[in-house]
Amino acid sequence: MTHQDIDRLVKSWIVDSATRPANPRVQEIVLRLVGDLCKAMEDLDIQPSEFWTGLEYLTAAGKANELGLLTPGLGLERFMDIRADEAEARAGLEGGTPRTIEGPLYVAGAPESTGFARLDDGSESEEAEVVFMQGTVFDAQGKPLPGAKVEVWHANLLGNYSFFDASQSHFNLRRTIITDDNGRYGFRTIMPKGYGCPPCGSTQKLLDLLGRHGQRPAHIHFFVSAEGQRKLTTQINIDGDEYLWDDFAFASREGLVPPIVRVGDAAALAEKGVDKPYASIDFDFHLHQDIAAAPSADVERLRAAA
Ligand code: MBD
Ligand code: FE
Repeated sequence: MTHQDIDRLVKSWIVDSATRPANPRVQEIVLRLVGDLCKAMEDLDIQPSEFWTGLEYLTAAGKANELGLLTPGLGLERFMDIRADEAEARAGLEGGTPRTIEGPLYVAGAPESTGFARLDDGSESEEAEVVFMQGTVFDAQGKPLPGAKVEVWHANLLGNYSFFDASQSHFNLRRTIITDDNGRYGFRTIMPKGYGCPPCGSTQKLLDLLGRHGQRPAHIHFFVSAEGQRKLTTQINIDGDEYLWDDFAFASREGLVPPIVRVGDAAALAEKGVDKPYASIDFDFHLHQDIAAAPSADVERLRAAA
């Protein structure tokens, strides 16, 4: 079959046979996706057994709630970021803190405090390096933004996230911090380890067939939002991680790898109330003004809440 034959056929199934009120956007998208799939089946001579293998794969991935993990693993979440960057550039928005993917592990409802929070429950204090991270949230004119919301979440020493890992305490390593009168935020936590896809899960199964690993470098996630500003979804990566530029989710970006300063002098330790050297990370967030010319940066998707 030619691609033209396929286009005609698929249109007859999806659009021309519609006799009831329809959603034109859904029609347009389904027409395109089914057509592109049929063309791939034709061009690659995909056999029925292969088609059903693929369908059964997606069914299993869905049942295991891994489609939100497969999406970054296939680069699709990164692709949406590239498109969002391009849309902002077209709307005249340049600079600011780079965005990077949200990933599947955010949980709404974390405890909120103003200015400062401790994220970790202390359960890994023996083994973990202590981290103090702090900075200012700025608008595009360089004005600090008091009352901005900094939502932060990251993995523990095993690369696992609370809520999804039921062995951790409620909201461990998850907090919402409202910036103080100077637009400053700060938190104490532990140095995270990188996440690895569940070794026996659907995502890793496909990555194996593609000859790819399923590891992420150690990282800390952020949503940063403020009145009249575009919501920023981003992460920082921990410098020195072996996967820093080899992330299975393609989320590493220039500008999101802040220097880590190791602090060990007695006065600083006393001031912070810690008894061993810690890592200090300074990182400011630069937001864009909310403008109508750019598509919303507030992405709607089903998120866990606790
Ligand atoms: C993560 O922690 C993550 O950030 C992404 C994008 C995918 C899987 C696990
Ligand atoms: Fe993550």
